Parts: sequence; C-alpha cells; structure tokens
Amino acid sequence: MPNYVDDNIAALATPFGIGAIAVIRVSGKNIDNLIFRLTGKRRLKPRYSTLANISSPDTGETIDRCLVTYFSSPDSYTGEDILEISCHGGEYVPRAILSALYHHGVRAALAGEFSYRAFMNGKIDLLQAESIVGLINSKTSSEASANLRNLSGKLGKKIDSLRKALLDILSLIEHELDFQENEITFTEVKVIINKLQNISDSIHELSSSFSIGKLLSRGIRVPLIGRPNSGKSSLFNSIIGHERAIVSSLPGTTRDTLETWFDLEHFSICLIDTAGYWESDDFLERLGIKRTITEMGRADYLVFIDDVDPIHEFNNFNINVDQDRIIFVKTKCDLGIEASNSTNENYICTSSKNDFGIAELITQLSTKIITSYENYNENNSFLMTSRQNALLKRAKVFINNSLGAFKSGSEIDLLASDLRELVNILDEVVGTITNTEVIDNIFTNFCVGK
Ligand SMILES: Nc1nc2c(ncn2[C@@H]2O[C@H](COP(=O)(O)OP(=O)(O)OP(=O)(O)O)[C@@H](O)[C@H]2O)c(=O)[nH]1
Ligand SMILES: [Mg+2]
Repeated sequence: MPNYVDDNIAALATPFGIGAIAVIRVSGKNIDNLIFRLTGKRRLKPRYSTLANISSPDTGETIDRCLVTYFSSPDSYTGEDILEISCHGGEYVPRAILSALYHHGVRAALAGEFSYRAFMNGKIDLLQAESIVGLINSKTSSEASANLRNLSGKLGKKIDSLRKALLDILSLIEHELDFQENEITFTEVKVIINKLQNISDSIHELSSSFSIGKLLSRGIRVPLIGRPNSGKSSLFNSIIGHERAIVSSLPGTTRDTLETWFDLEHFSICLIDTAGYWESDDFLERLGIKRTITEMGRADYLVFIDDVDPIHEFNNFNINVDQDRIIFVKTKCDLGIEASNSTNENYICTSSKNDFGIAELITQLSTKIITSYENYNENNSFLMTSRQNALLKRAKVFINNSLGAFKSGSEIDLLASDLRELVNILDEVVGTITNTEVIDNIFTNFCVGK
C-alpha cells in the first residue's frame, strides 16, 4: 500500500461482467465537489439513496440513471466521505462511469485500498480486515460465521482483555518497585504468578483454536492411503459419485494425487486419491509415493484402506498420525463374507462395486469432524489466519518461558521486559502500536499514595 494520502479513489465493488446492477465505490477526504460535478446534485443526505443521472464529461450525454448513496466522514466504511453508485451492470456502463470519475481527478483504487483506509482511520483493526477477506472467501456457512464473529470484533476484544491483564501486572510490578526499592513481597509474587498463569491459559486456548480455524478456512484434507491396487481410486470415485479417477487392475495406476472438494456438515472437505504407499524402484512410482507422503503430512483426517486387513497393514507402515484422525476401511468386501455387515469394531467394510459401506464411511468422517468441532463452543472466536497463529505461537513461547523463569526466581525486571514484549506481540496481532501506554496505565490504575 502507498503512504496514506487522502486523494479520491474509486473502484468497481462488484464483479466485472454482465449483471443486473454494478456498484462503484468512491472514497476521499471531501467529495462534495466531485458529487456535484458527477451528478449535478449538492448536499446529498447521508445514508439515503438518491436517483441521479451520471453524464459523460466528454459528450455531456447521460451514461446511466443511477442510485447514489452518500456516507459522510467519519461515519463510513473507510472513515472518509464515500459515494456508492449503483448503476446497471455489464461491460459498458460501469466502465464509462469509472472513466467519468477518472476524468474528474479520481484515482483507480488499489486492491484492498478501501479496507486499508478503514484500518488507517481506525475503523477496523487488522483482525477485522483479515476477517473481511475471510468472509468474502468463505465457502461454507461455518467458515462465514467464524469470520463474521471476528469481524464483529470478538477476537479483538479477547486480545484486548489479554493485553489489559498484562498491563495490569506491569503496573503492579512497576508500582511495587517504585515503593519497595527493587524488593517485591512474597504475596505479590504469588499474585503475579496466578495472574500470569491465567493469561498463559488463555493464550494457550486461543492458540489451539487455530486448529479449528484452519479447518474452517482452508478446508479439511482427507487423503486415501493404502497399498497399490487396494482400491483407493475406486473408493474415491464411489465417495464422489462419478468416475473421476482411473481404475485398473495394474498396481501403480495412480501416480499424481487427485483432489476433489465437497461439503460435509458445513465443512469443506478435500478428498485426495493418492499413489499406493509402498517401496518401489521405479522412478515415476517413487515420485508418486513422495506425493503420497506429503499428503499424509498435510492430512487432517486419513482414510487408511486395505483389501485384506487395514489394521494389520497399517501397523506395517510407520505412519505418524494421531489414531483419532484415522478411519480404517476394508475394501472389496463384495468378495468376502463381510458383505452382509458393514460394521466391524475396528474398520468399515466397503465395496466400490456395489456402493456398499460408503454412507457408513462418510458418516464416520463427519462424526469425527463434528466431535472435534464440538470440543469448542460454536460461538467462540477462532484464530483464522497463519499470521494470527504465528503471533500467538510466539506469545505462547514467550509466556511459557517468562512464567517458568519467574517461578524459578528470575529477576522481576526481566519479567517486566518479557511482559512488555508480549504486549507488543498482541499489538502486532490487532495492528496497533504501543509507546507510552504502560506508563499511562500505571496512573489510571493506581492513585498516588497507595
Ligand atoms: N470386486 C471388487 N473389486 C474392486 C473393488 N474396488 C476396486 N476393485 C478392483 O481392484 C483393482 C484396483 O482398483 P483401484 O481402485 O485402481 O486401486 P488403487 O488402490 O487405486 O490402485 P493404485 O492406483 O494402483 O494404487 C481394480 O481392478 C478394481 O476394479 C471392489 O470394491 N470390489
Ligand atoms: Mg489408484
């Protein structure tokens, strides 16, 4: 983003192309004159739609009859004056109106520049900016509602309360040091440790919420893993309901990984067919196996299949995945005696030949996902981006180390500096910058003489 200058910017806010209406958004410090030159209207009432002809500055001819809505600064998305022009969609009209705006000195907005201005003007914090992007990109209702909760500022408030709790401890420390000349009483130490422990618990909880946020925002990866010829591609096709993957009786048919997405209980599932997991001297097969190993590393849940005994086969491999996240499937059950019964204590029996056990498999997958999702309160806010996660991870390490060090008797000064660093990390999360706030906090929390 360029340095923030409050020139007038405009962009099409709806997708370009044929459509009933299009919305063009204009933002700037003062757009009264611009509105007059564009529409011939003065002093539009804020937040009311007005019918207006927009004319070509070159020919004077009307381009379109539009509904224009004015939002006056600071009560707008960007915090500046905004004009939203609803015109007819299609190729010509939106482009001609944008040309008229450029003619009047308006600049084409860069990607994300309206939100950037909103951030710079304190209308939204970084978490909210990220949740706007998340909301726009949401593919499922659960992803959208998680982003909406963060947009409403729920996550920001959580971070803010952690920040306040840290500042509280800092005030306590600095106040104590002022009055006790570098000594701090045993009782105070206990109070500080307790408070730190609470903060540490909240940071840990928040940090672990990313495991759900990640599932919501990037989908749930579920590879099918098993020996060559065990029936992975056939099962893949049965689950998605059409012949997508090549099936053959030759071992080593699948080499590239094959992905397909579908919705399961509001979650986006990415089902992945993989090359058979085995030892091979063949160069191309080894490449395929390498991809399978990568997919196992990225898996959220894993379907391990075998046409004889999936549990036994699994134990032959060194696969490091939490057993709760594995579904064991015995394939080709039309060939054996299990055909009459798809339930087995340890694995599901399926047949891709006659679609047997497929529903069972899908139910088990959704049960696993929902169970882990329900460990969290649906109304909770989750970390939704890697940036948030990376910062909270840093905060977690920091609080662990400083709490540990303080418990084993490290200097209080050291703790104070750790806590200040922690505050900086949280500020980075929401995108604010601290300087004199710690000092201010001392005066607001304590009266002189205590
Ligand atoms: N009878 C029967 N045969 C099956 C079933 N599923 C797969 N097969 C057969 O088993 C052979 C291998 O099937 P694939 O689905 O290609 O197996 P794969 O695990 O993807 O094999 P690779 O890609 O080589 O690792 C084919 O001849 C399939 O027709 C099943 O449910 N019943
Ligand atoms: Mg295959």
